Amino acid sequence: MSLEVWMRQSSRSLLRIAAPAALASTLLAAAAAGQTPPTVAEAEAFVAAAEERLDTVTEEAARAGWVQSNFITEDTEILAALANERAIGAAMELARGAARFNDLELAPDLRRKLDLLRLALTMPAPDDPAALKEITRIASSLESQYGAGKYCPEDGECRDLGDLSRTMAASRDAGELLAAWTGWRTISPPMRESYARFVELSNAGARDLGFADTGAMWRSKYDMDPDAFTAELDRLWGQVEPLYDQLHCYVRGKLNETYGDAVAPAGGLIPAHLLGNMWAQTWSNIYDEVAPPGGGAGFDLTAALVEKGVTPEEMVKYGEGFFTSLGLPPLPATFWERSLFTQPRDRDVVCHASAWDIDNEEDIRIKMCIEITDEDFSTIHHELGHSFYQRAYAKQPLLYRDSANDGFHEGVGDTVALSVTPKYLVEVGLLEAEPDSSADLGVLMRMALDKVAFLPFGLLVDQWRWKVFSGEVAAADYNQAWWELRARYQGIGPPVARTEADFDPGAKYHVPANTPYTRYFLAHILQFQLHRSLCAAAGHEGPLHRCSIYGNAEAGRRLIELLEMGLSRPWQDALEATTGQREMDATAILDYFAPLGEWLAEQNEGRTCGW
Ligand code: X8Z
Ligand code: ZN
Repeated sequence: MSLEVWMRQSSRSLLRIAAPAALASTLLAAAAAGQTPPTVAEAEAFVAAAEERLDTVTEEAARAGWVQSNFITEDTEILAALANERAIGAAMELARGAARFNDLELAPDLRRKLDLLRLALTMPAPDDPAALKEITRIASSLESQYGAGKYCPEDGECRDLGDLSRTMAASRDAGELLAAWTGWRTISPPMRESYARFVELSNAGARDLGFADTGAMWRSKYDMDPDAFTAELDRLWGQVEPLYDQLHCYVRGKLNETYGDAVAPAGGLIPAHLLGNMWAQTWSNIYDEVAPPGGGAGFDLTAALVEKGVTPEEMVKYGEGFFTSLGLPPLPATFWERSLFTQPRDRDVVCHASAWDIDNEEDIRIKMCIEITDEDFSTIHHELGHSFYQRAYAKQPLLYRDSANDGFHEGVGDTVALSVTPKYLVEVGLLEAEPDSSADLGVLMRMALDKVAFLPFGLLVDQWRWKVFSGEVAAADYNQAWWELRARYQGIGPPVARTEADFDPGAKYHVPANTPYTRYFLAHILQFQLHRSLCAAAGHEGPLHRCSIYGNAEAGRRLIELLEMGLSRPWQDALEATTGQREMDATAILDYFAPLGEWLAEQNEGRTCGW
């Protein structure tokens, strides 16, 4: 749920205004007047009224947001902003009102809900109608600018992100890659000024709620001290960094062989345009360049999908089939009627994949410009993870209709996708035959190019944003700070000099869309941890990358238990119920890739790694 997401992604949540809203207003008025000390009964009534009200305003905002993202025009942008103005205004009022009960002794469940009310917003806003209007307009406009963004070269047709991304994935011509890379980054400089203003306004809202800034507020959502949470991130990164360094070193060497010293030097930072992805966040599109000799991945899912003439909707059906094999109920008919699966030819839409919970109950949808590729096959499972989560927690009280923490929402679909093994693909008829174990190294390499390569990117986006919100990075230094973090964590550099006339963070969806990003880092750790436990529950023996929980009732039962819990308990309890562990633990991803890790270390012997 969380008041962030109705706008775009996973969940949205909160209440229907009726009589209880009037009660909430009365309580707030009494509080403001400093009358009568608060009572437990008032706290209960306040929370019930808050849930009602949020349910209403977020549904309205979700519907407006859906139309905006599916039909980007000036009008839909403004209508979505107006709906968000109402929703965020209400949520801020409730968050401030919750403070009245701060010193009251309450049952844990009631205390938890009041805390969640205070933390719900991703975009807190100042208690001033003009400022609230301004920030919601800016947010809406940034979303539209990104969604409608196109690179229009002087001497050719305009190109959208889908088009430019196909070049990034398929081309091995350094000039073509550079043109696509720099081209996409022409969409973001116009966002820079309004983004800086957005940061200012949002920080003022966070301060109203008692947080130092918006980043500090985001870090407070993890059932632990926010400083302990950042220390957890450092600990987890420390666990996986050596494996990333080995992969970086090997890939850098291979790119040097392909492109030569002038384009891809054998040492130092890897230029960002050579890794098969617009942001160099996942690298599996250059699998062919770095495949282990002789091995190959043994199968080509993209080719199989194309050859069989599988449609976008059929790809989603395969995904649904996996989840229902675990005992989850099929998606509702309205999901199929209302989702968007293909990019419309005649209008601008936000193509960045998202899963929506429109009414906190039955009306769930995904929106995705599906292409017939293995990458999108896996993204479909990611999105359906959100959808099945949303349905599973729909019976919880409204404030608990969310994942255990946001990493779980992002990790569930990916966990299932880890079970999309060659054996599974044979089982559902997408592959003729399972490749023998000689292809294992290739399978692991392809997977590592997505999952291991992603880790530092998953961390650095919010490392940048937290510094921006805290003021450590001023607007005048946005781009430089971005590239410092890209270098430090990823060992990646810009292929051409960048300046403060550029705004490269704005060319990544989650920055203009204001979607927190640490959740994806967590998801990449958690999905392997969950996979390892669910595989054990399914009685799997042998290497983790060969495990598929498809059709396994016991693994399904455990997963469903996690999903149905929603946000009703601290995430540590949810994790323990599924895995027996109360801490996030990167040893599972290390176990999974262990054979590849050893192989990479051998290949890199004698090379100078690092940057
Ligand atoms: O944004 C997404 C999903 C929607 S929640 C498609 N992801 C991140 C990204 O694309 O940057 C999934 C992995 C990382
Ligand atoms: Zn997601």
